[in-house]
Amino acid sequence: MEREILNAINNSLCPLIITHVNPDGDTLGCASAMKSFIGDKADILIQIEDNFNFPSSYAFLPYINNAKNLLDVEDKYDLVIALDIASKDRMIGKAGEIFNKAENTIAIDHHKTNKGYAKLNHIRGGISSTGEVLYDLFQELKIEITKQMAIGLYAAILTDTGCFKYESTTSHTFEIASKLSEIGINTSQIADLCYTNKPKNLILFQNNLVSNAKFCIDDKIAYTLISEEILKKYNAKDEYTEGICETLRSVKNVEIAFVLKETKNGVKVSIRTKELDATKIAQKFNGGGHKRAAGCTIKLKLNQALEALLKEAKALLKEV
Ligand SMILES: [Mn+2]
Repeated sequence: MEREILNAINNSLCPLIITHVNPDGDTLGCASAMKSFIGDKADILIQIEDNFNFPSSYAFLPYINNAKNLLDVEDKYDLVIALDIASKDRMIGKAGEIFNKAENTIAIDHHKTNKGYAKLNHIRGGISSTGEVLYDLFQELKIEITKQMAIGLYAAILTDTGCFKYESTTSHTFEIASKLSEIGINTSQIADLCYTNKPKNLILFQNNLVSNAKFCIDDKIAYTLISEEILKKYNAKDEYTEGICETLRSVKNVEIAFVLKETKNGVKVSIRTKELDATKIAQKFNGGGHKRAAGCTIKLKLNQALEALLKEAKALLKEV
């Protein structure tokens, strides 16, 4: 399978690399590294819902600034490479159409819930990040990792492991970080660019949401609601919600944290847990993810979605 992936890339005249919708550091870092490997013939498509809210803190990643968006992407690709995309419903609009039409498709991912929707699937469920999976794949294929590729891979691993804090971080993850550092990238600068370059409005918006958070069941459950008004008030981009759920989870005694965001397509829910399996809640609403970080979309009003989630969360708490 690994050879076939390399052959497919080499034989493609016009490959498209796609990130998941509302991209994070993992999907963007991998897209950057993959484009750095393939070179000129490849394009990157960044999927952002509603309009093109570019995730500005990742603009430093090679090629990300010149990526295509859902409005300007053409329909000419013979190969689509999906990176860090757990399921096909994480491709929206034109992205899904292009994927379905492409002669050949590749999925490279680390989500346990990924069932292998592409023609060629390289899925390593449970690994820390798609960045780690992609690094290992490059190694297996004896592809030399250049400094430019290393920047994307390092950013992907750094952000998806929460700076090497999450459970999925293994000695192998550190080994890879060490190898990438040996290539000569500036790891502290990459961390700065990922984490200390935030727009002012992002901090004000997050502060507002955290100060309006609610706690229940002896603080075991924490949640906050993002209404359309508050999104407007702070002119909030998609990336502004990143990290809020982790902040709520970091509170003493909190076992389950939710962030519920009102969108045109329903309520987008992020779920973070300390020990419990977050996917158990997400799957009740046709979502998925990882043990401690999952998500789903609920086609209800904000308060109704909250009620449904609280019911599932309380049931999960009772199981233990
Ligand atoms: Mn990921």
